[in-house]
Amino acid sequence: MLKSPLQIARSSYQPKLPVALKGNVVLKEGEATQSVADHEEIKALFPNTYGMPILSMVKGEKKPMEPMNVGVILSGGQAPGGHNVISGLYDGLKNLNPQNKLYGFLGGPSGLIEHKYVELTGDIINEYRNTGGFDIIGSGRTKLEEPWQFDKGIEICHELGIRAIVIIGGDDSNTNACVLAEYYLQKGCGIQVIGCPKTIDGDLKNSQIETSFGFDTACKTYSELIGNIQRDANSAKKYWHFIRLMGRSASHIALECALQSQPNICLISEEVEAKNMTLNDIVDGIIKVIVARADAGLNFGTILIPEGLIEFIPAMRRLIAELNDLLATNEGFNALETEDEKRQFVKACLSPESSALFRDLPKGIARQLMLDRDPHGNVQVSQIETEKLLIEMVAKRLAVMKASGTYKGKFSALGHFFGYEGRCAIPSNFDADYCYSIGITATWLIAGGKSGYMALVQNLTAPASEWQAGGVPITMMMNMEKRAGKMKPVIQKALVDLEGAPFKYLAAHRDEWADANTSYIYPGPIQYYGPSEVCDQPTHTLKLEKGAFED
Ligand code: FBP
Repeated sequence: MLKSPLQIARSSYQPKLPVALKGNVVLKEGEATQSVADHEEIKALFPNTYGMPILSMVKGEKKPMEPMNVGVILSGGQAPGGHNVISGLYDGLKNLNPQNKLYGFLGGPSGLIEHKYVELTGDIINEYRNTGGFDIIGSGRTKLEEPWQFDKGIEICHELGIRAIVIIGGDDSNTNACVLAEYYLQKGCGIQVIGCPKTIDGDLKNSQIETSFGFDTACKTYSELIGNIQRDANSAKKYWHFIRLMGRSASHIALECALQSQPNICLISEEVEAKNMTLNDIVDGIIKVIVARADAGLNFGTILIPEGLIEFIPAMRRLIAELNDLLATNEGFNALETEDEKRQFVKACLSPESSALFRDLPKGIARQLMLDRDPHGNVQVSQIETEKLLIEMVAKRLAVMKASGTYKGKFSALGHFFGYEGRCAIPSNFDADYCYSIGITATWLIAGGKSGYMALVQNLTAPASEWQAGGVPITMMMNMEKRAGKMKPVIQKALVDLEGAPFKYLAAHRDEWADANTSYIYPGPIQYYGPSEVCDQPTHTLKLEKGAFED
């Protein structure tokens, strides 16, 4: 494999391991748990994995262990650090017993069903230590929900002598992990299932999981790009940059990037929903800032737009929910060939309010809203060009204002979308260390005979040596939600908390950032070497949430 000098240097980086995970570890049980909501429904659906205690890892005596084989699956979108979860798992297994084997299922959950796998040897693992991407075994979004799929999993696990499967994924994939764990316990087939918290979106977090891995690196990568654009804008002084940031639903990425780079505007979807805002209200807010800056002779600026914005505008949310149900259940739609036929068909089936909204959308956006849902029933918001929609609406409004003499500036806008640029970046020290610890933690959960747990590493604003490890029952994070037209048990997504410290910090500073006096910060690229205050820092979000942020 061809490697850059940085890749070569990074391959020998030894992730920092918490003292808690050094040496021999035993599991200590804490309080029994319950689901975050819908207790009775979740309990009935998960009789074997509901109510299990939180686990913490403490020092213990070394016990002889029989050799064991483990399978690992990467699921969903790529996130920096996935390879380190696998290398931590591999090292953890080999430390327990050099005869242990790690198998990687290829291409995501479908590898388990289709029996596509590879044995991950030391040579393979060494090629991927501290690298970005999921290419060691590939990823996929196949939803594991049918008993026949679970049974195919049993077949291959028994054939390979696999005692546990580790699923590295986001909320949907860890929901799969929990369903699988429950099924295997019900069947008594002797296969454990352990989840690991992955997603750049940062929305898999709760009272136990402090952050998902990949969020740190992705936000640092996007913040570097935003900072570079801001410096360009401040030099050329001629463009408004509308920058859409990945993060399917929650606005954590946009918020974190705003905290790091201090743009003129950062939209937060959760606030838009809470204030019951329309698209026109959002445009009004943007216009106000553009006009004020133009009055001060500044015809440039930056606007961060969370990818999921469109779904949080209440009227759009109702439209999308109706479209989701329609596309999930209506065969007639799929048989139609042209875009025009599809649009007419959809308009006729929607409620009058949604139909009117759909009719007024630019054709491109209407087409993007009708695209296939992902296997979990989600709209593929990464395909919806909200930044272009906003540019178009703002430009139209400013043209009218210019004609009436209420706007005297010049408006020239550029749209950007940062998503795939950050998902496979070389993991930051934080993600490299965090992921490696997650892998080791997963090994101990398996060794302790646990199933239906997610690997837990906490105290993340402290130096890595002080991190704590344990396990959290996945059922504890679940509630019932409507998916593809049916109520399903799913892990509750963590949206931006409008009462939380990160949003409050933005709210307290945004007027100053919007103002004529440019407050841009240029964070620069991720630093892998150097003083700890430069290269080992967690996100601003995490520091603000834990009260460890210094202005
Ligand atoms: P996960 O939830 O699987 O981690 O994926 C996150 C994500 O990167 C979202 O931010 C984005 O909307 C989506 O994946 C894009 O999906 P795809 O990779 O299928 O284009």
